[in-house]
Amino acid sequence: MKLNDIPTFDTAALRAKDAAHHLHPFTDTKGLNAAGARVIVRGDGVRIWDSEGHEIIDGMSGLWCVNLGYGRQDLVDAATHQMQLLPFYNAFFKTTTAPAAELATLLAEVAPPGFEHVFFTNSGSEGNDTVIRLVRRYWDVMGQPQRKTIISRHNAYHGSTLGGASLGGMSGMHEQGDLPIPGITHIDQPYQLQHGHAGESERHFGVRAASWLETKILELGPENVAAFIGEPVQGAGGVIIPPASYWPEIQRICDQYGILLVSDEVICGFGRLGQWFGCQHPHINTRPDLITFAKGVTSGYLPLGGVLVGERIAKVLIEQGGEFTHGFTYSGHPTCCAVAIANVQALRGEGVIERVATDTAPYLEQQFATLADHPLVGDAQSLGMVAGLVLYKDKTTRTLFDAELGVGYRCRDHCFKNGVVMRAVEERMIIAPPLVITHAEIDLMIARIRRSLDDTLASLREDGLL
Ligand code: PXG
Repeated sequence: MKLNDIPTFDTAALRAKDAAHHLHPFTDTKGLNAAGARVIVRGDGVRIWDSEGHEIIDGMSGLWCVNLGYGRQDLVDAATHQMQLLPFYNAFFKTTTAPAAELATLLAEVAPPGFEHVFFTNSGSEGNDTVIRLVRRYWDVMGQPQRKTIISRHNAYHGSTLGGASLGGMSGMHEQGDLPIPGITHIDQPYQLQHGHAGESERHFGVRAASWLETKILELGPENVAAFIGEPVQGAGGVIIPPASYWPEIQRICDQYGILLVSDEVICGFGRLGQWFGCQHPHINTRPDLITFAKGVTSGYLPLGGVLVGERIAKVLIEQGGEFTHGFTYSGHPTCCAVAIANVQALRGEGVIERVATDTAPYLEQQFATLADHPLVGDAQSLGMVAGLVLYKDKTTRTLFDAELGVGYRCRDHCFKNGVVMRAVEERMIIAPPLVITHAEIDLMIARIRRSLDDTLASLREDGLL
Protein backbone atom coordinates (compact mmCIF):
# COMPACT_ATOMS: atom_id res chain seq x y z
CA MET A 1 0.00 0.00 0.00
CA LYS A 2 1.36 3.43 -0.97
CA LEU A 3 1.68 5.88 1.90
CA ASN A 4 -0.79 8.34 0.38
CA ASP A 5 -3.39 5.54 0.07
CA ILE A 6 -3.45 5.14 3.85
CA PRO A 7 -6.69 6.48 5.28
CA THR A 8 -6.79 8.63 8.38
CA PHE A 9 -8.54 7.35 11.48
CA ASP A 10 -10.51 9.17 14.14
CA THR A 11 -8.95 7.63 17.23
CA ALA A 12 -11.38 9.13 19.75
CA ALA A 13 -14.43 8.00 17.75
CA LEU A 14 -13.06 4.47 17.29
CA ARG A 15 -12.23 4.22 20.99
CA ALA A 16 -15.73 5.34 21.89
CA LYS A 17 -17.35 2.79 19.54
CA ASP A 18 -15.07 0.05 20.81
CA ALA A 19 -15.84 0.91 24.43
CA ALA A 20 -19.56 1.00 23.74
CA HIS A 21 -19.88 -2.30 21.88
CA HIS A 22 -16.78 -4.48 21.78
CA LEU A 23 -16.11 -7.09 24.44
CA HIS A 24 -12.41 -7.97 24.07
CA PRO A 25 -10.90 -11.42 24.72
CA PHE A 26 -9.13 -11.92 28.06
CA THR A 27 -9.85 -8.33 29.05
CA ASP A 28 -11.22 -6.47 32.05
CA THR A 29 -13.68 -4.37 30.03
CA LYS A 30 -14.18 -1.75 32.70
CA GLY A 31 -10.45 -1.13 33.00
CA LEU A 32 -9.92 -1.07 29.23
CA ASN A 33 -12.78 1.34 28.64
CA ALA A 34 -11.40 3.73 31.22
CA ALA A 35 -8.00 3.74 29.49
CA GLY A 36 -9.17 3.43 25.86
CA ALA A 37 -7.92 0.79 23.43
CA ARG A 38 -4.89 1.41 21.24
CA VAL A 39 -6.08 1.34 17.64
CA ILE A 40 -3.71 -0.53 15.31
CA VAL A 41 -4.26 0.43 11.69
CA ARG A 42 -1.41 -0.79 9.52
CA GLY A 43 1.47 -3.26 9.28
CA ASP A 44 4.52 -3.66 7.09
CA GLY A 45 7.34 -6.17 7.61
CA VAL A 46 8.00 -6.37 11.36
CA ARG A 47 6.32 -3.02 12.08
CA ILE A 48 2.81 -1.91 12.96
CA TRP A 49 1.37 1.61 13.27
CA ASP A 50 -1.36 2.89 15.53
CA SER A 51 -4.04 5.39 14.55
CA GLU A 52 -1.97 8.24 15.94
CA GLY A 53 0.95 7.42 13.66
CA HIS A 54 3.25 5.76 16.22
CA GLU A 55 5.55 3.17 14.65
CA ILE A 56 6.01 0.02 16.76
CA ILE A 57 8.19 -3.07 16.23
CA ASP A 58 5.88 -6.02 16.66
CA GLY A 59 7.93 -8.21 18.96
CA MET A 60 4.99 -10.62 19.30
CA SER A 61 4.17 -11.28 15.60
CA GLY A 62 0.59 -10.19 16.24
CA LEU A 63 -0.22 -12.99 18.66
CA TRP A 64 2.64 -15.41 17.85
CA CYS A 65 1.37 -15.81 14.30
CA VAL A 66 2.60 -13.30 11.69
CA ASN A 67 5.64 -15.46 10.89
CA LEU A 68 6.28 -13.90 7.47
CA GLY A 69 5.62 -10.36 8.67
CA TYR A 70 3.02 -7.89 7.42
CA GLY A 71 2.38 -6.66 3.90
CA ARG A 72 2.98 -9.84 1.89
CA GLN A 73 1.37 -9.25 -1.50
CA ASP A 74 1.63 -12.96 -2.45
CA LEU A 75 -0.66 -13.89 0.45
CA VAL A 76 -3.09 -11.12 -0.46
CA ASP A 77 -3.10 -12.28 -4.08
CA ALA A 78 -3.74 -15.90 -3.09
CA ALA A 79 -6.80 -14.84 -1.08
CA THR A 80 -8.08 -12.51 -3.79
CA HIS A 81 -7.73 -15.11 -6.51
CA GLN A 82 -9.49 -17.82 -4.48
CA MET A 83 -12.26 -15.45 -3.37
CA GLN A 84 -12.98 -14.57 -6.96
CA LEU A 85 -12.97 -18.21 -8.06
CA LEU A 86 -14.76 -19.86 -5.13
CA PRO A 87 -14.76 -18.07 -1.77
CA PHE A 88 -16.24 -21.04 0.08
CA TYR A 89 -17.33 -24.58 -0.32
CA ASN A 90 -17.50 -27.27 2.34
CA ALA A 91 -15.70 -30.58 2.74
CA PHE A 92 -18.62 -32.55 4.23
CA PHE A 93 -20.76 -34.30 1.65
CA LYS A 94 -18.31 -36.17 -0.56
CA THR A 95 -16.84 -32.89 -1.80
CA THR A 96 -13.47 -31.22 -1.59
CA THR A 97 -11.86 -28.10 -3.01
CA ALA A 98 -8.57 -27.68 -4.82
CA PRO A 99 -6.92 -25.58 -2.05
CA ALA A 100 -7.90 -28.09 0.67
CA ALA A 101 -6.50 -31.06 -1.29
CA GLU A 102 -3.36 -29.14 -2.28
CA LEU A 103 -2.68 -27.85 1.23
CA ALA A 104 -3.17 -31.30 2.78
CA THR A 105 -0.57 -32.62 0.34
CA LEU A 106 1.84 -29.78 1.01
CA LEU A 107 1.53 -30.23 4.78
CA ALA A 108 2.34 -33.94 4.43
CA GLU A 109 5.51 -32.87 2.60
CA VAL A 110 6.72 -30.44 5.25
CA ALA A 111 5.54 -32.43 8.31
CA PRO A 112 7.90 -34.81 10.10
CA PRO A 113 8.06 -38.34 8.58
CA GLY A 114 4.97 -40.46 9.30
CA PHE A 115 2.41 -37.66 8.98
CA GLU A 116 0.34 -38.19 5.85
CA HIS A 117 -3.05 -36.89 6.98
CA VAL A 118 -4.53 -33.66 8.27
CA PHE A 119 -7.86 -32.62 9.82
CA PHE A 120 -8.62 -28.93 9.28
CA THR A 121 -10.13 -26.58 11.87
CA ASN A 122 -10.34 -22.78 12.15
CA SER A 123 -8.17 -22.30 15.22
CA GLY A 124 -5.79 -23.89 17.64
CA SER A 125 -8.55 -24.33 20.21
CA GLU A 126 -10.67 -26.28 17.75
CA GLY A 127 -7.54 -28.23 16.85
CA ASN A 128 -7.12 -29.32 20.45
CA ASP A 129 -10.82 -30.12 20.79
CA THR A 130 -10.29 -32.30 17.74
CA VAL A 131 -7.32 -33.92 19.50
CA ILE A 132 -9.53 -34.89 22.45
CA ARG A 133 -12.08 -36.47 20.14
CA LEU A 134 -9.44 -38.17 17.96
CA VAL A 135 -7.54 -39.80 20.81
CA ARG A 136 -10.70 -41.05 22.52
CA ARG A 137 -12.06 -42.35 19.24
CA TYR A 138 -8.73 -44.06 18.53
CA TRP A 139 -8.74 -45.94 21.83
CA ASP A 140 -12.42 -46.86 21.39
CA VAL A 141 -11.67 -48.37 17.99
CA MET A 142 -8.62 -50.11 19.48
CA GLY A 143 -10.93 -51.84 21.97
CA GLN A 144 -9.58 -49.91 24.97
CA PRO A 145 -12.45 -47.49 25.65
CA GLN A 146 -11.35 -47.00 29.27
CA ARG A 147 -8.26 -45.13 28.03
CA LYS A 148 -9.87 -41.72 28.38
CA THR A 149 -7.64 -39.55 30.51
CA ILE A 150 -5.41 -36.97 28.89
CA ILE A 151 -2.52 -35.62 30.93
CA SER A 152 -1.42 -32.04 30.44
CA ARG A 153 0.53 -29.51 32.50
CA HIS A 154 -0.24 -26.64 34.83
CA ASN A 155 0.34 -23.28 33.12
CA ALA A 156 0.01 -24.86 29.67
CA TYR A 157 -2.08 -22.99 27.10
CA HIS A 158 -4.10 -25.10 24.69
CA GLY A 159 -6.94 -22.73 23.82
CA SER A 160 -10.11 -21.20 25.13
CA THR A 161 -12.93 -23.55 24.12
CA LEU A 162 -14.20 -25.88 26.86
CA GLY A 163 -11.85 -28.61 25.62
CA GLY A 164 -8.89 -26.33 24.95
CA ALA A 165 -9.20 -24.51 28.27
CA SER A 166 -9.52 -27.84 30.07
CA LEU A 167 -6.38 -29.20 28.43
CA GLY A 168 -4.68 -25.95 29.30
CA GLY A 169 -3.48 -25.48 32.84
CA MET A 170 -4.35 -21.84 33.46
CA SER A 171 -5.89 -21.66 36.94
CA GLY A 172 -7.60 -18.36 36.16
CA MET A 173 -9.41 -20.00 33.25
CA HIS A 174 -10.36 -23.09 35.25
CA GLU A 175 -11.91 -20.90 37.95
CA GLN A 176 -14.42 -19.48 35.45
CA GLY A 177 -16.82 -22.16 34.24
CA ASP A 178 -16.06 -25.26 36.30
CA LEU A 179 -13.11 -26.50 34.30
CA PRO A 180 -11.44 -28.79 33.51
CA ILE A 181 -14.02 -31.11 32.01
CA PRO A 182 -13.76 -34.72 33.27
CA GLY A 183 -10.94 -36.92 32.02
CA ILE A 184 -8.22 -34.29 31.94
CA THR A 185 -5.54 -33.95 34.59
CA HIS A 186 -2.38 -31.88 35.00
CA ILE A 187 1.19 -32.27 36.20
CA ASP A 188 3.61 -29.45 37.06
CA GLN A 189 5.46 -27.56 34.34
CA PRO A 190 9.21 -27.91 33.76
CA TYR A 191 9.99 -24.43 35.12
CA GLN A 192 13.11 -24.57 37.21
CA LEU A 193 12.61 -21.12 38.78
CA GLN A 194 9.35 -22.41 40.27
CA HIS A 195 10.07 -26.09 40.90
CA GLY A 196 13.86 -26.51 40.96
CA HIS A 197 15.78 -27.49 44.07
CA ALA A 198 18.69 -25.40 45.33
CA GLY A 199 21.87 -26.45 43.53
CA GLU A 200 20.06 -28.81 41.17
CA SER A 201 21.54 -29.09 37.69
CA GLU A 202 19.33 -28.21 34.72
CA ARG A 203 19.77 -31.74 33.38
CA HIS A 204 18.68 -33.32 36.62
CA PHE A 205 15.71 -30.98 36.92
CA GLY A 206 14.54 -31.88 33.38
CA VAL A 207 14.57 -35.59 34.15
CA ARG A 208 12.83 -35.04 37.49
CA ALA A 209 10.13 -32.86 35.86
CA ALA A 210 9.51 -35.57 33.24
CA SER A 211 9.22 -38.17 36.01
CA TRP A 212 6.05 -36.40 37.22
CA LEU A 213 4.39 -37.81 34.10
CA GLU A 214 5.32 -41.34 35.05
CA THR A 215 4.11 -40.80 38.61
CA LYS A 216 0.75 -39.54 37.29
CA ILE A 217 0.43 -42.44 34.83
CA LEU A 218 1.03 -44.96 37.60
CA GLU A 219 -1.43 -43.16 39.90
CA LEU A 220 -4.16 -43.30 37.21
CA GLY A 221 -3.24 -46.77 35.97
CA PRO A 222 -1.51 -46.85 32.55
CA GLU A 223 -4.49 -48.70 31.06
CA ASN A 224 -6.64 -45.59 31.68
CA VAL A 225 -4.34 -43.01 30.11
CA ALA A 226 -5.03 -41.96 26.52
CA ALA A 227 -2.44 -39.28 25.82
CA PHE A 228 -0.02 -36.65 27.06
CA ILE A 229 -0.18 -33.19 25.50
CA GLY A 230 2.40 -30.41 25.69
CA GLU A 231 3.78 -27.40 23.88
CA PRO A 232 7.46 -27.99 22.94
CA VAL A 233 8.12 -24.58 24.53
CA GLN A 234 5.24 -23.15 26.57
CA GLY A 235 4.28 -19.89 24.90
CA ALA A 236 1.45 -18.07 26.64
CA GLY A 237 2.72 -19.54 29.93
CA GLY A 238 5.75 -17.26 29.59
CA VAL A 239 8.20 -18.86 27.11
CA ILE A 240 9.16 -21.64 29.48
CA ILE A 241 12.08 -23.38 27.74
CA PRO A 242 12.41 -26.85 29.26
CA PRO A 243 15.85 -28.38 29.91
CA ALA A 244 17.13 -30.45 26.96
CA SER A 245 16.77 -33.56 29.14
CA TYR A 246 12.99 -33.10 29.53
CA TRP A 247 11.33 -34.06 26.25
CA PRO A 248 13.41 -37.19 25.45
CA GLU A 249 12.43 -38.49 28.87
CA ILE A 250 8.75 -37.66 28.24
CA GLN A 251 9.02 -39.55 24.93
CA ARG A 252 10.55 -42.55 26.69
CA ILE A 253 7.74 -42.62 29.27
CA CYS A 254 5.00 -42.34 26.62
CA ASP A 255 6.64 -45.18 24.66
CA GLN A 256 6.99 -47.34 27.75
CA TYR A 257 3.28 -47.12 28.61
CA GLY A 258 1.97 -46.99 25.03
CA ILE A 259 0.51 -43.52 25.58
CA LEU A 260 -0.10 -41.17 22.66
CA LEU A 261 2.07 -38.08 22.54
CA VAL A 262 0.46 -34.86 21.30
CA SER A 263 2.71 -31.93 20.38
CA ASP A 264 0.76 -28.67 20.47
CA GLU A 265 2.63 -26.71 17.83
CA VAL A 266 0.19 -23.82 17.49
CA ILE A 267 3.08 -21.51 18.39
CA CYS A 268 6.14 -23.70 17.71
CA GLY A 269 5.04 -24.86 14.23
CA PHE A 270 5.89 -23.31 10.87
CA GLY A 271 9.39 -22.22 11.65
CA ARG A 272 9.09 -20.55 15.04
CA LEU A 273 11.93 -22.66 16.49
CA GLY A 274 13.93 -22.81 13.23
CA GLN A 275 12.45 -26.16 12.14
CA TRP A 276 9.13 -26.78 10.42
CA PHE A 277 7.83 -28.13 13.73
CA GLY A 278 9.16 -27.62 17.23
CA CYS A 279 9.33 -31.36 17.91
CA GLN A 280 12.13 -31.50 15.28
CA HIS A 281 14.37 -29.06 17.14
CA PRO A 282 17.39 -30.89 18.64
CA HIS A 283 16.48 -29.43 22.05
CA ILE A 284 13.03 -31.08 21.87
CA ASN A 285 13.43 -34.10 19.61
CA THR A 286 10.17 -36.03 20.02
CA ARG A 287 8.14 -38.32 17.75
CA PRO A 288 4.54 -37.21 18.41
CA ASP A 289 1.45 -39.10 17.27
CA LEU A 290 -0.57 -35.92 16.74
CA ILE A 291 0.49 -32.33 16.04
CA THR A 292 -1.88 -29.41 16.61
CA PHE A 293 -1.18 -26.36 14.46
CA ALA A 294 -2.75 -22.94 13.67
CA LYS A 295 -1.35 -19.38 13.71
CA GLY A 296 1.83 -19.59 11.57
CA VAL A 297 0.23 -21.89 8.98
CA THR A 298 -1.24 -18.74 7.36
CA SER A 299 1.08 -16.24 9.10
CA GLY A 300 -2.19 -15.10 10.67
CA TYR A 301 -3.50 -13.56 7.43
CA LEU A 302 -6.66 -15.71 7.72
CA PRO A 303 -7.82 -18.12 10.46
CA LEU A 304 -6.84 -21.75 9.95
CA GLY A 305 -5.81 -24.57 12.24
CA GLY A 306 -5.80 -28.31 12.32
CA VAL A 307 -4.31 -31.56 13.49
CA LEU A 308 -1.63 -33.53 11.70
CA VAL A 309 -2.49 -37.17 12.30
CA GLY A 310 0.35 -39.69 12.47
CA GLU A 311 -0.02 -42.98 10.68
CA ARG A 312 -0.39 -45.01 13.90
CA ILE A 313 -3.72 -43.25 14.46
CA ALA A 314 -4.72 -42.46 10.86
CA LYS A 315 -4.47 -46.12 9.79
CA VAL A 316 -6.76 -47.30 12.58
CA LEU A 317 -9.32 -44.53 12.11
CA ILE A 318 -9.41 -44.85 8.33
CA GLU A 319 -9.38 -48.67 8.13
CA GLN A 320 -11.60 -49.47 11.11
CA GLY A 321 -13.15 -46.24 12.38
CA GLY A 322 -15.98 -45.59 9.93
CA GLU A 323 -17.46 -42.11 10.20
CA PHE A 324 -15.67 -39.71 12.55
CA THR A 325 -18.58 -37.57 13.75
CA HIS A 326 -16.70 -34.30 14.04
CA GLY A 327 -16.06 -31.21 11.93
CA PHE A 328 -16.76 -27.55 11.34
CA THR A 329 -18.51 -25.57 8.61
CA TYR A 330 -15.20 -24.05 7.70
CA SER A 331 -12.99 -27.17 7.99
CA GLY A 332 -10.73 -26.82 4.95
CA HIS A 333 -12.05 -23.34 4.03
CA PRO A 334 -10.71 -22.86 0.49
CA THR A 335 -9.66 -19.23 0.86
CA CYS A 336 -7.84 -19.89 4.15
CA CYS A 337 -6.20 -22.95 2.57
CA ALA A 338 -5.13 -20.90 -0.46
CA VAL A 339 -3.42 -18.38 1.83
CA ALA A 340 -1.78 -21.22 3.78
CA ILE A 341 -0.41 -22.68 0.53
CA ALA A 342 1.12 -19.33 -0.42
CA ASN A 343 2.53 -18.98 3.10
CA VAL A 344 4.07 -22.47 3.20
CA GLN A 345 5.49 -22.01 -0.30
CA ALA A 346 7.06 -18.71 0.76
CA LEU A 347 8.51 -20.21 3.95
CA ARG A 348 9.98 -23.03 1.85
CA GLY A 349 10.90 -21.16 -1.32
CA GLU A 350 12.61 -18.27 0.44
CA GLY A 351 14.53 -20.46 2.88
CA VAL A 352 13.00 -18.57 5.81
CA ILE A 353 13.20 -21.45 8.28
CA GLU A 354 16.81 -22.37 7.44
CA ARG A 355 17.75 -18.71 7.88
CA VAL A 356 16.10 -18.69 11.31
CA ALA A 357 18.09 -21.77 12.37
CA THR A 358 21.48 -20.71 11.04
CA ASP A 359 21.40 -16.95 11.34
CA THR A 360 18.46 -15.06 12.85
CA ALA A 361 17.84 -17.19 15.95
CA PRO A 362 21.54 -17.35 16.96
CA TYR A 363 21.74 -13.56 16.54
CA LEU A 364 18.56 -13.01 18.56
CA GLU A 365 19.90 -15.34 21.27
CA GLN A 366 23.16 -13.39 21.49
CA GLN A 367 21.52 -9.96 21.54
CA PHE A 368 18.68 -10.91 23.88
CA ALA A 369 21.20 -12.38 26.35
CA THR A 370 22.89 -8.95 26.61
CA LEU A 371 19.80 -7.72 28.49
CA ALA A 372 20.87 -9.87 31.45
CA ASP A 373 23.30 -7.14 32.55
CA HIS A 374 20.34 -4.86 33.33
CA PRO A 375 19.73 -4.45 37.10
CA LEU A 376 16.14 -5.76 36.78
CA VAL A 377 16.88 -8.71 34.51
CA GLY A 378 17.90 -12.33 34.92
CA ASP A 379 17.59 -15.55 32.91
CA ALA A 380 17.39 -13.85 29.48
CA GLN A 381 17.09 -16.86 27.18
CA SER A 382 15.72 -17.81 23.80
CA LEU A 383 15.11 -20.86 21.64
CA GLY A 384 14.54 -20.21 17.97
CA MET A 385 12.42 -17.08 17.68
CA VAL A 386 10.89 -17.09 21.16
CA ALA A 387 12.64 -15.42 24.06
CA GLY A 388 11.89 -14.59 27.68
CA LEU A 389 13.53 -12.91 30.65
CA VAL A 390 12.69 -12.63 34.34
CA LEU A 391 12.17 -9.29 36.11
CA TYR A 392 13.80 -9.56 39.53
CA LYS A 393 13.40 -7.22 42.48
CA ASP A 394 16.86 -8.38 43.55
CA LYS A 395 18.60 -10.54 41.04
CA THR A 396 21.52 -11.44 43.30
CA THR A 397 19.15 -13.21 45.69
CA ARG A 398 16.68 -14.09 42.89
CA THR A 399 13.88 -12.28 44.72
CA LEU A 400 10.78 -11.58 42.63
CA PHE A 401 8.46 -8.57 42.91
CA ASP A 402 5.10 -9.08 44.62
CA ALA A 403 2.72 -10.22 41.88
CA GLU A 404 0.11 -7.59 42.89
CA LEU A 405 2.50 -4.80 41.88
CA GLY A 406 2.09 -5.79 38.23
CA VAL A 407 5.67 -4.84 37.40
CA GLY A 408 5.49 -6.77 34.12
CA TYR A 409 2.47 -4.76 32.96
CA ARG A 410 4.27 -1.57 33.90
CA CYS A 411 7.22 -2.71 31.76
CA ARG A 412 4.90 -3.72 28.91
CA ASP A 413 3.37 -0.21 28.89
CA HIS A 414 6.84 1.35 28.72
CA CYS A 415 7.64 -0.99 25.80
CA PHE A 416 4.57 0.19 23.87
CA LYS A 417 5.47 3.82 24.56
CA ASN A 418 9.02 3.18 23.33
CA GLY A 419 7.88 1.46 20.13
CA VAL A 420 8.11 -2.26 20.78
CA VAL A 421 5.48 -4.88 21.58
CA MET A 422 6.63 -7.17 24.39
CA ARG A 423 4.29 -9.35 26.41
CA ALA A 424 4.19 -9.64 30.21
CA VAL A 425 3.44 -12.98 31.89
CA GLU A 426 3.75 -12.59 35.65
CA GLU A 427 7.48 -12.26 36.38
CA ARG A 428 8.43 -12.90 32.74
CA MET A 429 8.73 -10.54 29.75
CA ILE A 430 8.57 -12.33 26.42
CA ILE A 431 8.91 -11.83 22.68
CA ALA A 432 8.28 -13.86 19.52
CA PRO A 433 9.11 -11.56 16.60
CA PRO A 434 8.36 -12.28 12.94
CA LEU A 435 10.79 -14.84 11.48
CA VAL A 436 11.85 -12.38 8.78
CA ILE A 437 13.28 -9.82 11.22
CA THR A 438 16.73 -8.53 10.17
CA HIS A 439 19.80 -8.04 12.36
CA ALA A 440 19.32 -4.27 12.24
CA GLU A 441 15.69 -4.66 13.34
CA ILE A 442 16.76 -6.99 16.17
CA ASP A 443 19.28 -4.35 17.30
CA LEU A 444 16.59 -1.68 17.29
CA MET A 445 14.12 -3.94 19.11
CA ILE A 446 16.67 -4.77 21.83
CA ALA A 447 17.58 -1.08 22.21
CA ARG A 448 13.89 -0.21 22.69
CA ILE A 449 13.48 -3.04 25.21
CA ARG A 450 16.53 -1.80 27.14
CA ARG A 451 15.15 1.74 27.21
CA SER A 452 11.84 0.34 28.50
CA LEU A 453 13.62 -1.59 31.23
CA ASP A 454 15.43 1.62 32.23
CA ASP A 455 12.10 3.47 32.32
CA THR A 456 10.56 0.68 34.40
CA LEU A 457 13.43 0.85 36.87
CA ALA A 458 13.18 4.65 37.12
CA SER A 459 9.41 4.53 37.66
CA LEU A 460 9.73 1.84 40.34
CA ARG A 461 12.25 4.03 42.18
CA GLU A 462 10.02 7.09 41.80
CA ASP A 463 7.14 5.17 43.33
CA GLY A 464 9.30 3.96 46.20
CA LEU A 465 8.97 0.32 45.17
CA LEU A 466 12.72 -0.20 44.90
N1 PXG B 1 -2.37 -23.97 21.63
C1 PXG B 1 -1.36 -23.11 21.86
C2 PXG B 1 -0.01 -23.64 22.21
C3 PXG B 1 -1.59 -21.74 21.76
O1 PXG B 1 -0.58 -20.88 22.02
C4 PXG B 1 -3.87 -22.22 21.20
C5 PXG B 1 -3.59 -23.55 21.30
C6 PXG B 1 -5.26 -21.80 20.81
O2 PXG B 1 -5.28 -21.28 19.54
P1 PXG B 1 -6.48 -20.29 19.09
O3 PXG B 1 -6.21 -20.15 17.62
O4 PXG B 1 -7.74 -20.99 19.36
O5 PXG B 1 -6.32 -19.04 19.88
C7 PXG B 1 -2.86 -21.28 21.42
C8 PXG B 1 -3.18 -19.83 21.32
C9 PXG B 1 -1.15 -15.08 24.64
C10 PXG B 1 -2.10 -15.82 23.75
O6 PXG B 1 -1.63 -14.18 25.33
C11 PXG B 1 -1.72 -17.03 23.20
C12 PXG B 1 -2.62 -17.72 22.40
C13 PXG B 1 -3.87 -17.18 22.14
C14 PXG B 1 -4.22 -15.97 22.69
C15 PXG B 1 -3.34 -15.28 23.52
O7 PXG B 1 0.04 -15.39 24.68
N2 PXG B 1 -2.26 -18.97 21.93
